[in-house]
Amino acid sequence: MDLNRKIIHVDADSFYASVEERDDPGLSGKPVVVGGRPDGRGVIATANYVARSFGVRSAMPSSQALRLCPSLTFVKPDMKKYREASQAMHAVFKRYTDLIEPLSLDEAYLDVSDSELLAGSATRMAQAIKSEIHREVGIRVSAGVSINKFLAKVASDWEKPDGLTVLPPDLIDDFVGQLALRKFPGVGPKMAERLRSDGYTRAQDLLPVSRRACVKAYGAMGERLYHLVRGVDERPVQVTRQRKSVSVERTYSEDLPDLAACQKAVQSLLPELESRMGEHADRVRSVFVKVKFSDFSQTTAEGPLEVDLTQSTQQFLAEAYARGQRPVRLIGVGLRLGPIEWGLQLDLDLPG
Ligand code: TTP
Ligand code: MG
Repeated sequence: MDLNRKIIHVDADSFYASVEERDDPGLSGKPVVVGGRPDGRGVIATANYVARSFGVRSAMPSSQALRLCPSLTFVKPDMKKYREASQAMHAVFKRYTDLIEPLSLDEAYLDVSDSELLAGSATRMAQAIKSEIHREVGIRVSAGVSINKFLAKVASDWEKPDGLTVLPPDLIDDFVGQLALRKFPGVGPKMAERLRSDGYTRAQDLLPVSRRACVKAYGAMGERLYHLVRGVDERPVQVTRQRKSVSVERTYSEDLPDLAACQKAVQSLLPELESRMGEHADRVRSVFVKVKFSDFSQTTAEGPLEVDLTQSTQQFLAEAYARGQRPVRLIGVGLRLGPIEWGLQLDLDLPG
């Protein structure tokens, strides 16, 4: 295991709500959510920590949130403001390293292994990042410091909000051993249930299981878990974002009059899409066709890649076209991509 890397994971506390509280001192100390109004079908994007004490959570219907907390203040999301706050956070990160991997607007990994600032102390860098973001952006973040991404991320979540958790190598085994497997990255509810019914709830429960047996029982996820329960995660901090989709679209100088014209147009977009798909072919999760009609209304039909690209795109085109049934000004075809698989090799012959 590489003990020499220094990774910091930073995650803003109740991000959207913190930005809103910063900009409206009247919200201070009150339960606040950012999201849709409770009279419609809105949902909560995030809740500040006061609102969370009432049980209010992200993705909850706003009407339910209001029942849990009748004094709740609702604020409409303002993405422009959150993007600016995110950029200001990144300006702070960049003082400490160029190796920054954003995970979302409010979350990033930093590899500070080669940074000589603050005597090379990742802990002091994390402290400085926290206070500089507070001073300059006006919000609180939590940070985790350890030797890899997995551990740094778990650590940043440990003492939220306004947390700073440092996980040095000698504490890793005890710390990870206690963690619930259902909280591990990539373990969804189904996998968690399978593990539980096999008798594995916490990371330490899996330690006696050999690598070979882990892989045999749980495939690629087993391989990953075998390493994670030992606190091993060799994934590098990746500066360039992974592509989430590839697509090609065209706006036509004259509207395409009918479905037959659209079918031809889609077919002519495919060679370019295939060439862009290139190295991502093994990550394709679904295919989509976007249609913008002459009245500028727009619709997208999407589904798994069946048989081949031609057949799938024609099927989704027909589906999308049927929703408008009028001349078409733009057509797009694209592929959604899943995450890059972890670099761990499935080698059944390895000992362990
Ligand atoms: P998170 O970092 O998951 O949540 P948070 O920052 O609000 O709270 P904390 O990290 O302290 O637990 O998400 C960041 C932002 O993304 C969040 O402020 C709002 C948005 N978001 C949604 O819009 N919908 C969601 O379901 C989630 C989870 C987040
Ligand atoms: Mg956050």
